[in-house]
Amino acid sequence: MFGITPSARLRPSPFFEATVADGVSAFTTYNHMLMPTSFGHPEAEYWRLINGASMWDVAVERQVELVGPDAGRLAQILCSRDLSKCRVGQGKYVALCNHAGTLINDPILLKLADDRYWLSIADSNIWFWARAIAAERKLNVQVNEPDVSPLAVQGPKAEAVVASLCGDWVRDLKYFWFRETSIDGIPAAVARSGWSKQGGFEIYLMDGSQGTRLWNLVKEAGKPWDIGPGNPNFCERVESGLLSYGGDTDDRTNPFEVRMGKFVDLGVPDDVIGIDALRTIHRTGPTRHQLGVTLEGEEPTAFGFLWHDIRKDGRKVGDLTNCAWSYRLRKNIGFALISTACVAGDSVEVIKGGTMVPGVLCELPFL
Ligand code: THG
Repeated sequence: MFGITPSARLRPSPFFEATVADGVSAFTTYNHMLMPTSFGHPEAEYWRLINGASMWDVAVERQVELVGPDAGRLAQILCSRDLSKCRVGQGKYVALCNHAGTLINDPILLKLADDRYWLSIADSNIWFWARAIAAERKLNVQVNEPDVSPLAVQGPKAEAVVASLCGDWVRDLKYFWFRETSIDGIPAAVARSGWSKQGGFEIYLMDGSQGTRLWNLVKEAGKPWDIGPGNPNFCERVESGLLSYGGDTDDRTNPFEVRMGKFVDLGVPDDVIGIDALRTIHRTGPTRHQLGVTLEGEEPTAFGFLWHDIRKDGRKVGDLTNCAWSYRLRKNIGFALISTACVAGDSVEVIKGGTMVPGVLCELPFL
């Protein structure tokens, strides 16, 4: 269709060459990098994730490393989730907010040591933010982007694949916990995590020169389970109700609106950024919330890039922030960021190019 102009601004993933060799057919941009979004067979890629094992180049989930005596303090100042009981080797899904309580990223935080943390970030420039906050608060901490690139292995067969590659100890990893290891001499951390609800692991490659070799080791280890290349799967994540920061959020979304309230601890210290605002929002109640919407119609419908207005009784009540054809439900399903006056079971209309598509609101996840 069209090409991509190379530029040093578009930083390559260590797995780029391997994904090209395996037939990548589409990319998206994320954190100033390219992320594979298709290998040409979207439905087969989906069923492989549901039934087997799929491997994904998610190097775009960059690590913002906090190192030094104040690393833990800075981590807590940045996150509205209580980190006081977070142990070395543990990961946690966290909300980063600005002073207004607006969500600015939803990373996975990994505690590597008492003085070393990674924020495995979604698509926004958190190193600028972390460095600015560290400087303003006069903290003794360095904020770096280390040479670390996640490779996800997801699906019901992922555990067998990663155990055959790394050893049976990976079977004992608890959700979001990780361990540093080496895979055929390649330094890596292995975590039980990933952006699907099919189970799996993320291998954080810690030497970018070894990307092709690690990709091929995973591919080889996965052969008995018919592993194949895939991507953070759009259909599966909508079915599973997983949030996409920037896709399902806008510049006024707070964590309570997008089902992240359980990751906000109102009792964290007062110097946590945004906590005052979050306490107020919690007290008064958010004006929007996130629900699912199931649309009428038996055919896949493309909704394109943009949000679409949702109306009820002729008035705009919210936005459809994504929409996917569900291969399991055989329906178009999406997320609604919508007035809290609207609840599951309500009938609504989605405005698509001048036409109105009827739909019904429901709780998330769909599956
Ligand atoms: N892997 C890594 N880093 C990442 C992502 C990832 N950084 C950005 C982005 N993805 C973070 N977003 C999410 C969103 C949801 C989940 C994980 C990462 C997730 N949520 C579960 C849920 O909502 O049901 C469980 C949350 C919980 O109970 O703690 O897993 O994919 N390395």
